[in-house]
Amino acid sequence: MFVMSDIPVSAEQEVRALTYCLLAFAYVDGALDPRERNYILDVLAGLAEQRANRTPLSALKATREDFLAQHFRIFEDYDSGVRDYFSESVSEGETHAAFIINRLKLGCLQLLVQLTCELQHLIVSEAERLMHADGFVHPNEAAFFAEVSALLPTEVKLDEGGIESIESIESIESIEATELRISKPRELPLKNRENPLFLRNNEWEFSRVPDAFATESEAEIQRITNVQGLLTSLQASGSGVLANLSQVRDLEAGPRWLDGRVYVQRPDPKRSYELLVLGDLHGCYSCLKAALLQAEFFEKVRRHAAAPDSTPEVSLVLLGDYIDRGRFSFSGTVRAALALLARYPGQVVMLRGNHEHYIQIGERTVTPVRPCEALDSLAGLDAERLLKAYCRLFENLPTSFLFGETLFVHGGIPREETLAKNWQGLKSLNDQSLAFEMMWSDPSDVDAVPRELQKEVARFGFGRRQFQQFMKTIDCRLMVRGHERVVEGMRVTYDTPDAKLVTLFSAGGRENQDLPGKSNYRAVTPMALQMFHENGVTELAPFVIDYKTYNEPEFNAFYEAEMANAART
Ligand SMILES: [Mn+2]
Repeated sequence: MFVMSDIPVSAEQEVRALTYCLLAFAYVDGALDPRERNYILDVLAGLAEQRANRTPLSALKATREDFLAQHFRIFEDYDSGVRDYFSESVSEGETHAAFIINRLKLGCLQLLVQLTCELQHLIVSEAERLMHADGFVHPNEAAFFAEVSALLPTEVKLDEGGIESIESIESIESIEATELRISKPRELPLKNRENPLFLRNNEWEFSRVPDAFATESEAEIQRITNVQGLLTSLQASGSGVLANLSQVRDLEAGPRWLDGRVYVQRPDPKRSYELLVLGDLHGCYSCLKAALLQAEFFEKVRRHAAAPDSTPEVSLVLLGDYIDRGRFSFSGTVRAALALLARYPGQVVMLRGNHEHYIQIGERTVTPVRPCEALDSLAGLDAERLLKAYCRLFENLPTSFLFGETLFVHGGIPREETLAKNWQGLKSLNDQSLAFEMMWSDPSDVDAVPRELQKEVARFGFGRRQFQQFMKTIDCRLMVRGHERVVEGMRVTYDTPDAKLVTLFSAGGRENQDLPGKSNYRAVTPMALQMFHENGVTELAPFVIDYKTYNEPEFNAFYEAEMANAART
């Protein structure tokens, strides 16, 4: 039996690490079966007994029941976390199992590296016992055991010598000397409940009648082609801006450029800026509409056009993943984003997410991303030409936006190895491999995710120190990204003095009709972010998206049509 620490904080860390490792071993062959579940709960009950029988260090003595409740809570939390992996999207040539196993390994590592070497190995052997408990060792289990063991350092802790290529991080000395403030999420009530025609006119579903669909889809292809023309002309004027830049501060302050698939702008210290940022929308059109109106985007653009010197320069930054999961993908979020871009080319930054990825196989358009509800929604229609147009559009969408010391991107940083091989200054943000990896990665709790673990899956993890190193390289202090379902809508994932990472998720809502009833996105409180930049101060002000107003037929033509249809039948 595993003997636990006397120090409550350490004991809890041990329980967490052991629980997660046991769960990981249980899930590695596919599912947690009742026998495995009982086994783990028995172990946790034993540990609760052990902790209760200890002489307490403080005057407060917790009972066996208290510990039991605490341990089971930890178990339930981790279990639901692991079950969430099963609904994550994965990439081409990759099975869900591979992605999940990679995440389980990373999860074990995250918790184990906080413990001493001796404890790490003790816990892994505890987990090995579970593996033998059903009398049969699944090949996945054996491989998993070997791989987790191999990741554990034998003598030094991982962060002291595991990854050689990462230099020690000195604090970044910022010439711009900007200050960064992050405020707490707030409510941002709609000043007036309005329904601008500009958005309303785009709220219609493709017809299921072949002739009508053919006409609609030709018009849609034309709109897509127009936006592509627009991007091409922006690229033509911004071409080469990144060529010799190693940092944004080498650029002259002023306008925003699009060089290849990277927007870059060094804000003018004499001017003020306001950015409205949205994370993943995943077909939640009501979230997009609500956020624009809550932040008074249209009104502020008008104000700035009328008085450019005395009002903030306003931008909308969309972090990608417009499609899939929710109900209004192509007809909702994509069409609206394109309309916004066409109307306000200087104010709208539409980045590509990993879901915006279609490929042509012969005459067919397919996607390597699973699941792919948007593509499925056109099944049965003659949609090949339209899908090809989406495919071309996705390939041309920008992938990152550098705004002073802030980098906006869908996923995160590239793999350590690709970075070492391909990085040649800021122009490398246009490097295909790097840009692709930055659409897929996720931050994790360790300092550095080993290279071999990063290589296993498209959706790989990176660590805090790897992040700091990357940010130091590009001289940025803030990364704002989406990609990850965070239930609170916005999370400050890394908060170090020299570099912060903020995850923003704008799809969700317990009662949001834009999402299927069973979607686990409903657990998310969708959030949008206002970023104010003025006099060297950057302020991040997240607000809760009021999707409910725009679920109402009166303010959303999608629901108006649905109601009319329901009345007819
Ligand atoms: Mn994503």
